[in-house]
Amino acid sequence: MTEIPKTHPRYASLVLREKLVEGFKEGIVVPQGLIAHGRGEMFYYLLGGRTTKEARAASRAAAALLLKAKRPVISVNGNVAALCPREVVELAQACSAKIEIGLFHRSDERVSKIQAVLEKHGAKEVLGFLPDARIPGLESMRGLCTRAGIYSADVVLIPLEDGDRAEALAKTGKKTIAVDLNPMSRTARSATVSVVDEVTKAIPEIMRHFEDLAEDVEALRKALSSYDRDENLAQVMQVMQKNLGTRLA
Ligand code: PTJ
Repeated sequence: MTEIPKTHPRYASLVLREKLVEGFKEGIVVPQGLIAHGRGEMFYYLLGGRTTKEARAASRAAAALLLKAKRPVISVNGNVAALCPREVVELAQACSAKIEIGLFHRSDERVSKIQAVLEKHGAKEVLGFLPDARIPGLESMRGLCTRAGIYSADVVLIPLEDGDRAEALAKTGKKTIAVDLNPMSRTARSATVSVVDEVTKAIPEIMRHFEDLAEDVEALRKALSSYDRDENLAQVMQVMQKNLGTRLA
């Protein structure tokens, strides 16, 4: 890994890049994942590189959905495994969610490597290596899933998705939680709750709200009833527009 001085103004961002490059060298991240991250960085830049109050509200609603879920599943791809495996495992343990690997550029070798990373960070059971079902209407490899996991889940957390699966999952009546820095993406626009934030920030934020809401039925109800996805996304777009205006002025 390249040594990044802590004093560098973009330290956090450069460390994430290093993690992805490392993941790429280890065969966890695909080259397309590096491109996808670059796209995410661009949107994060427009957000001012910080967690907005809109993202906090969405994370709270996401936590509420997970608390109400009977069969929650967290889906993991290469980028997520490289960026925040520990955080994913901790959240899954807190909300008794299953973890399932779902890859667009699927190979058994990659699934095994990602499984090993998650197990190294404490995951007891990781689904996905032996898919025995398919998400209806989804022809890509990401449509492959397991009956014990995504197929029978009622709530699925889908960080860094391509819109195809988000839409297909929504059609099956499942509730979905997207984490996607692009507020215009099909994923963000079709998920039940869309958290527009960098994934390494979003997962711990969902975890914090999960712990906060766990004992408070009224706060849980409010977190869901006060969240409106389209309004939240429109406000995120306004933040970006405002930042563009100030930076160009
Ligand atoms: O590991 P695989 O084979 O499943 O492939 C994973 C990638 C990421 C290549 C695949 O899912 C893909 O192509 O995704 P897309 O269609 O590029 O979508 C990724 C979305 O995530 C984009 O809208 C990005 O803006 C967003 N994004 C990228 N990096 C981050 C992010 N959102 C949050 N945090 C990030 N770090």
